[in-house]
Amino acid sequence: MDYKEVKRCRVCGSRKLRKYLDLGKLPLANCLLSSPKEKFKKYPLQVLFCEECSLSQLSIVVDPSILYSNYPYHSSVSSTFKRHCFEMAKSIKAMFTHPKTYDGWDGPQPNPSYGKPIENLIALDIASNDGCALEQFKANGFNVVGVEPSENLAREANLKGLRTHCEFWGEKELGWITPVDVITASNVLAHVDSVYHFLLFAKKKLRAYSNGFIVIEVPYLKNLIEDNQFDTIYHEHLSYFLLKPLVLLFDQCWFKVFKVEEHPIHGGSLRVFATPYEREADASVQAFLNLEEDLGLYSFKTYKDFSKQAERIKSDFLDALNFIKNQGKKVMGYGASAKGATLLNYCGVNSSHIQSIVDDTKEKQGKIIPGAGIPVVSGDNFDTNHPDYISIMAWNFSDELIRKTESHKLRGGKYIIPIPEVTIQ
Ligand code: JHZ
Ligand code: ZN
Repeated sequence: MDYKEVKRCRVCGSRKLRKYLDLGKLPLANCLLSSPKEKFKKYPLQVLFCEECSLSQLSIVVDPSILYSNYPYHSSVSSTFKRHCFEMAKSIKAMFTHPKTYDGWDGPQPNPSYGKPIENLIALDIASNDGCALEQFKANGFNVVGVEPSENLAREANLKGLRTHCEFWGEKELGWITPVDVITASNVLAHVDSVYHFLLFAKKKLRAYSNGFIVIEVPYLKNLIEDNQFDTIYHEHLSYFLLKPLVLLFDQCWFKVFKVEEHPIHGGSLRVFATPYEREADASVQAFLNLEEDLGLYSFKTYKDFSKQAERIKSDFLDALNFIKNQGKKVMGYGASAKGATLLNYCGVNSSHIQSIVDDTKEKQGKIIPGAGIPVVSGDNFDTNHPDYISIMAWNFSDELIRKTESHKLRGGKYIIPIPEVTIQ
């Protein structure tokens, strides 16, 4: 069997899991095909709500070696994400100043370096992809090391001089990695089944000297629900996080969540800072918990209507594409994202609706979206094919994608943006 069923909540262990969304059986979103005849499998895609801790999670876990041994997604393709990582590195650096005193410090009081920046910081990025975040930490003066399970990506990062070990984090002791000041993990915790192993391994690698901490970023379930982002539900994303289950998870791993931020990246992400050492929690932690409670995100009722929104968007998107097709107009997509593959397959969109999808990732070009059967092509195809419409399949980067297709706009071309509502502009 290449997948297993989830019987207990991954965070709290409860069996009280209630289904609220069923997107049917869909192919694996990032397993692009090399030819139209290539066979692929479909797997059930259902979301369960834990009545104890409010974690949303998929009903199955697909074997990660199928999903990640060769992963086509390259974080560095987006300049928006690069900037996001640069700002993150800069703000994290500013958090490392010498404390007033150290444990066991018997020198002059207060510590003469008190308040000054700590030099020679080391950052470890988990699931470091092509080294996008490592590069930005390096630019901010950190020494860097990455851990990335996909061979193609780890190789690429190493070629750029960004030291990267090819491993699944949390599977085995990585004794050769010395403790670091900060561990970052963006868009990875949601992909992990053994979340306890993941954090307990991270705890061992945080330096006491600088009161090291971990920073995780996850797409925020609040935004997923509020903005109908059902296409971000695919087999890689095992968990859909609120702060509440994260606080419980960290707490059980002897970490304290001391700061929480929301960032616009990927349609709205939660950035959570946690440490096994002494740090005062600021007011943000309780403020986010209060907000989640006030929005009804701890109650199953809130999630019940969500599947109706997915059905509505499916019919709006299909209606729009069929209308355009009947007028004899041409549509191309931009961004062969995993969420795009999910949306296309859930909606039953195929190459008669969208003739091809442009993606600037070299490894995706020449491939085919499984199920939808739409080819992925390079950017120059916009200028040779002159589509009437570009459907933005990575709506989280719509500003950047629209900016990059200036000539389409100048030709009078239009855009279809499917999420949060199907809009044509
Ligand atoms: P994008 C990703 O999902 C990957 P995906 C991952 N599963 C995750 O957790 C979430 O993000 C949060 C292309 N593109 O980021 C690149 C251009 O071609 O929305 C990508 O193929 N030119 C780990 O795959 C796609 O669009 C550009 O200028 O759903 C974007 O994919 C830009 C900006 C993007 O996420
Ligand atoms: Zn739970």
